[in-house]
Amino acid sequence: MAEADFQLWARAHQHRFEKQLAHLLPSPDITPQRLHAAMRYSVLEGGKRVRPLLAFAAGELAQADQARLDIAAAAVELIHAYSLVHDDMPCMDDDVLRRGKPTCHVEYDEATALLVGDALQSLAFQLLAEHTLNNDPAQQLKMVRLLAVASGSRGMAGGQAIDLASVGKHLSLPELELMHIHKTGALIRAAVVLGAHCGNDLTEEELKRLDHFGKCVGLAFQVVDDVLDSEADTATLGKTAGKDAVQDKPTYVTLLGAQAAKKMAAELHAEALDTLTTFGQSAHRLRQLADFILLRKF
Ligand code: GRG
Repeated sequence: MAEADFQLWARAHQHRFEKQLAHLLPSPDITPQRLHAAMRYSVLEGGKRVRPLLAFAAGELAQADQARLDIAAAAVELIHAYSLVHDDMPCMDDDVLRRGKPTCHVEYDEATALLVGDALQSLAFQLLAEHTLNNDPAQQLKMVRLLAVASGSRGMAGGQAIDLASVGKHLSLPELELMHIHKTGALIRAAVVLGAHCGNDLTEEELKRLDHFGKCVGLAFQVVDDVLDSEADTATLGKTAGKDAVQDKPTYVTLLGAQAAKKMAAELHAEALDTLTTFGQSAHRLRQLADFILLRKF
């Protein structure tokens, strides 16, 4: 029953949000057509939209306007899509399959994929600059900064740099955690906090709690990703399974073993739920998303 209720909520948001993304992305009829087509190819009709759903759930808690949330969530999802396009390129992870279809550089070409990532990143910040997300302009500026930091060298891009440098090396658990808190966690955390900032002013204490929730689910997401990479198949994941082992990448599974990695994900899930206690029913969707992140199969 609770599962069905979550599915309905998530599908309704995914459906509306897909239309929003299609509207916000440049039309493939506008010059340069090929770049615009490649941007749309890389963003639309694919992906679980976990980060937007987290922004919607945090926004629901803060009674945020849905139109504002859609823009904040789109900015985050465009950054995420750019990171996937660049990550799949031969100079990085060199993969041919993403979201069940050929990666951007395979479908188009490498130069186009590079530009797709660049243009998606620019579009994300254009959206944050063009639309009102908070009645207080100073607060909105803080939101722009938040996404910039989360995606830059002290966030996602920095985590990717650590990741590339760690291939074939042994990392300690704290080092692995640091890498993933940046590479995967920073953007997930930003999605939660940006969603909350679109709504009524929450107290500093409440925002801190949501930030900690985002940190926990962000890391749990990566631990589960490592388990799935080692246990699930390519058809289910829509991306090449078993790559971490082939590329000799340190993961939670190689470091701890699958059982201990699953236990760690469960502990992070419990910690995430714990931070929501004081919110009561208003954090209902965030709790369901934490469950989804722990239990996901793809
Ligand atoms: C290139 C700057 C730069 C960063 C790349 C996110 C990332 C950093 C690389 C992706 C590699 C990867 C597989 C990371 C593991 C966790 C992760 C982000 C998985 C993909 O996210 P999902 O599962 O993907 O939310 P969908 O397709 O559902 O949106």
